[in-house]
Amino acid sequence: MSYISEVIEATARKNPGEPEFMQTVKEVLTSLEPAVRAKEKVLRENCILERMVEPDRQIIFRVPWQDDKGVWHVNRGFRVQFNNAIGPYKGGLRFQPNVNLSVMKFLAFEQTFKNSLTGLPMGGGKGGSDFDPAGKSDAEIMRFCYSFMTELYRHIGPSVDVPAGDMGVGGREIGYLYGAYKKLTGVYDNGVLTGKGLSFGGSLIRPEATGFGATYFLEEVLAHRGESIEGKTFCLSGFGNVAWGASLKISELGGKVITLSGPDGYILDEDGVKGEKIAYLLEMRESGRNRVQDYSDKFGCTFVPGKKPWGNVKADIYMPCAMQNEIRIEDAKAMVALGVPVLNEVSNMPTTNEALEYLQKNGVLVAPSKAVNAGGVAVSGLEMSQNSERMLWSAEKVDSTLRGIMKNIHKQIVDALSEYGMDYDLVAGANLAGFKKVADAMIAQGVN
Ligand code: 2IT
Repeated sequence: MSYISEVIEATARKNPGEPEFMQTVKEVLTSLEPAVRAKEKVLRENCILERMVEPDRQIIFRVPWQDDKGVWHVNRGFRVQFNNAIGPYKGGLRFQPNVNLSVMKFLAFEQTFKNSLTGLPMGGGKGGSDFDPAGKSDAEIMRFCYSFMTELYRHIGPSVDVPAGDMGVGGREIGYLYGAYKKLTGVYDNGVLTGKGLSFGGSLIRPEATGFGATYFLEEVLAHRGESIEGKTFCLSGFGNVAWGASLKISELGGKVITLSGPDGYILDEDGVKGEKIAYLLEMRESGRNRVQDYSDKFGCTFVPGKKPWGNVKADIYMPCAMQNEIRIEDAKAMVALGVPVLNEVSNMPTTNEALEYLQKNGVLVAPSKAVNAGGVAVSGLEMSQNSERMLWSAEKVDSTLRGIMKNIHKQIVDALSEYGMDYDLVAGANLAGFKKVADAMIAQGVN
């Protein structure tokens, strides 16, 4: 049996009941075939693949908290510290009811490769809780964050592990988490978290970074085909921080976003999501209602309940900005039938492996999330730099550095593909490029 198949099988045996984690392990390891062929002996001797799929540690803890009526609840907290070969663990915290160990491990595994692609010294980690922030009061969120940090603080630090936000964790939550950390440790080490407010060590452009970065990466992909964003139509899903940033940049560059979605369905705005409509997304998020229909109610466009735009609306580019596995095989088939040429994945692993394979076989150009959404964590890395030098960079400096990083990710992918004599396959190229740096660092540091 091949080295890759051996490791995939052993990982499946060791991790029953972890479908999301196994999905990413299969997808990534399978695409590393050319790298393994080139260096199998040294990779095997150093147990690189075996170590790559086994987190350094997985921390699971109880998070009790009291609601406004005085009733106690218990949630589960996680921090998966996956790989710190190239830098301290780095990755977001997700507060969402469907969080479990499999989801945390898939996200932390992906984060390791993504962070490597940014070119910044950051290892891979992820954390969060099955806590549902929807409909909670500010005081409840504060109490939950304080309780969560009561355990987490002993596992993190500016040179150890640096969490940030993800779904359900934005500027407000990071503020409470930092307040708790500071109180518990008695030290003003604000490099311990990123996504902070500007008054206590946050970076300009961090809120915009994931959406801006995704759009900058797409520019590179389109330029490779001799095309640009100007005049193109876009279907996005979600209406949170990521869809907001992407809508801002796409409309600035002359593209038109025609759909957004929420748990309740999707909106179709043929006139384009632009100007004050984009600003309204922030209000929708702050309301905590988690409803995209609020947009069509306000601006009088179409609302389609219970569905996603995939395969229902024709556009030049699809950009999922919501959740893992939102594009399934039936969506992929409908997308090919509609003739949508490009999928720019923004949410982490939005496409099932079956759908991904179908899209690629049928000529859809797929840009993978670990490259496309790396701008978020990249600007987190720049926030860490600013905290270390105790400085605040201008928005222009952060934005132009971000743009350079996204350009460089595309270049690394193209270089990795040419090293192995492969065609323009961004999915394989991102895995190969991300893997190389982490594997080199692991080999250099010995088996640990
Ligand atoms: O998925 C991601 O890359 C993030 N949620 C951002 C992580 C970070 O540390 O900024």
